[in-house]
Amino acid sequence: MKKWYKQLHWQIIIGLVLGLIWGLIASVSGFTEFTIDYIQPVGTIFINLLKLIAVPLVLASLIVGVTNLNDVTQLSRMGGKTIGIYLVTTICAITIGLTVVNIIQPGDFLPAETQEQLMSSYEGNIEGSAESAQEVIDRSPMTFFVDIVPQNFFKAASDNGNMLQVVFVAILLGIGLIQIPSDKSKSLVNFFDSLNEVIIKIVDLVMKIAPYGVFALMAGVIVDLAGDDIGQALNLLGALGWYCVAVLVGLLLHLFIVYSSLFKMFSKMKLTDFFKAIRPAMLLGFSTSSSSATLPVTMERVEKNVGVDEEVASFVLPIGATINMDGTSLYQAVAAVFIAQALGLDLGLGQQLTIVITATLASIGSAGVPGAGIIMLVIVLQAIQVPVEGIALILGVDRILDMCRTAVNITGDAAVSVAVAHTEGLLGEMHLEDDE
Ligand code: DAS
Repeated sequence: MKKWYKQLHWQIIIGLVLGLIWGLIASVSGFTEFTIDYIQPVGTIFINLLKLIAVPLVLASLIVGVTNLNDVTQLSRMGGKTIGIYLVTTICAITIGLTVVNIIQPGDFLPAETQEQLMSSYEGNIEGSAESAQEVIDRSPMTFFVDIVPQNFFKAASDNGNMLQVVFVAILLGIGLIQIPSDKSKSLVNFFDSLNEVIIKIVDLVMKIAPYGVFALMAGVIVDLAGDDIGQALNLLGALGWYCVAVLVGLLLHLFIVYSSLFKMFSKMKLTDFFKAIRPAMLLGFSTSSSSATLPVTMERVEKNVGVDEEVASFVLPIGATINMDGTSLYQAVAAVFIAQALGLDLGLGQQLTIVITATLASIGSAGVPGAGIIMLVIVLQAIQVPVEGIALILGVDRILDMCRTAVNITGDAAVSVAVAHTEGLLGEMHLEDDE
């Protein structure tokens, strides 16, 4: 086991704390200019890297996902049931996230002048739209559906204006690929499979500079906000705290309400016994922030301790680790509304419904690796025309939340495997005693 200070999530937390400290010190000791000129650009580079990999990651992961789904839905009834329950739990997660963030309103803990200051520093970054963010938010929800369909494949992939067009292109390509004979599609599917692997490796590399990016972003945000008024910076910290509370409350509500309801509908399993059985997988997901890395342990615990037959576990769990991320979708809904609130943007019902659709797609497109969820948050923010640079506000605390949402992602996959196994008559006895 690596020494604690060599583990990435601790390094990111250290970067967060040092960035806050530097930002506060710089604000009161005349290093504001230095921070803005020499430190904040490192944060901008980190954000640009996240945006750089978002398009190829969406394109490759969704095309691969759709072509894989081909086997699932055509080869077995279990596939349709699995995908159906996955979608329902994801939409429940997003609904819970939207409810909690609209009740707690973490962004409104910022005074209006702070919101205006933040908005003015991001105003020029509303990609792909000349309208002001609020004007776009007030327009007809149908515009949203019209904007999804691009006029030009290649413009959609290159245009940072509307990530949903990339999603549309990816799904269309995937559907086209499964409609042609496999001997013709194989080379292209393999290409996107390899591209997906390469991009996930690049995500891994980008996350290695996360501690420095987070340090620079937090220092820059604090200095931008504080200027000559430390109080504004402290306001942001308070709002960030409430944002974390909103995500964590949402995740807990989802865990205890949705999965216990799932068991009541599809199995007689007690939630507490279920949690005991998969505890090592939840803890590994929490410490690695990676559903994919945890998959072998999730499968072992679900088969050996929960009692799900290998035929179901080996089918449902790998798909879940790829496309079912309840924790991530809930977090993306909360994060999108928090950033809009922090920038003083009022999201109407149409925009919130847009979040349900885009967070579902974004979580399906998120890879099971650390940091994937915040990269895909770009899709949601661009769909509701909220400046993507607003991600800088939440990046500092993202890794802590990534650990929590990954544990929920894994729990969701395991819970659905119990439901599917029960309905297939393939759910055996639990074995909690061999919990080594
Ligand atoms: N870390 C991702 C996972 O492995 C989730 C996320 O980034 O939101 O599930």
